[in-house]
Amino acid sequence: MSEYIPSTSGWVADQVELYERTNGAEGVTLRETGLPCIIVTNTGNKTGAIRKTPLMRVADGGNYVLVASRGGAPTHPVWYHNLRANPDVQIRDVDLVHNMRVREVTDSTERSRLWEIAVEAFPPYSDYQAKTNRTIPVFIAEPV
Ligand code: F42
Repeated sequence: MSEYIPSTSGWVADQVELYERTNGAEGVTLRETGLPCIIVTNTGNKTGAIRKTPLMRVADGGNYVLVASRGGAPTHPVWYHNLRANPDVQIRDVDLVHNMRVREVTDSTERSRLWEIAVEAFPPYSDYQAKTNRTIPVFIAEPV
């Protein structure tokens, strides 16, 4: 069984700890925004370690839309590489944990539909895309 290595970003690791320890009673929202988050448990593509990545909760029916925005940074978050290498993830949404499989959305029609849903759920995504010339990757997570 691989070990869990917490995010090197302290507030992120703290949110994961609070969210999981309280089974979603606390730690579900993105700080003062009050907007809901999920936790994506994924596998390190280099270490094979368990990684836990909070993301904004963007639901599309029974699926989740995962947006590799990283605040509009010039490079993708490294969990992007994890998901491409190991598409089997677990997604915690409050007190439910789902086994899901992710795929990167490459079809432009599908992507614009999902991007619209994502920006609706979390408007800053639009600002993040405006501030970087990398195309922010979008994954869809579907139940297995
Ligand atoms: N990030 C987003 O991109 N989108 C969101 O919607 C989002 C929402 C959100 C809500 C709450 C919250 O607390 C955080 C939120 N974040 C969101 C931030 C997100 O959780 C991540 O912290 C952020 O996207 C950066 O992801 P990252 O995977 O680049 O994390 C860094 C900080 C990290 O943990 N790096 C580790 C390190 O040691 O530097 C390595 C982690 C890792 O996965 N390593 C891989 C391995 O094999 O173990 C190798 C990766 C490689 O290929 O180098």
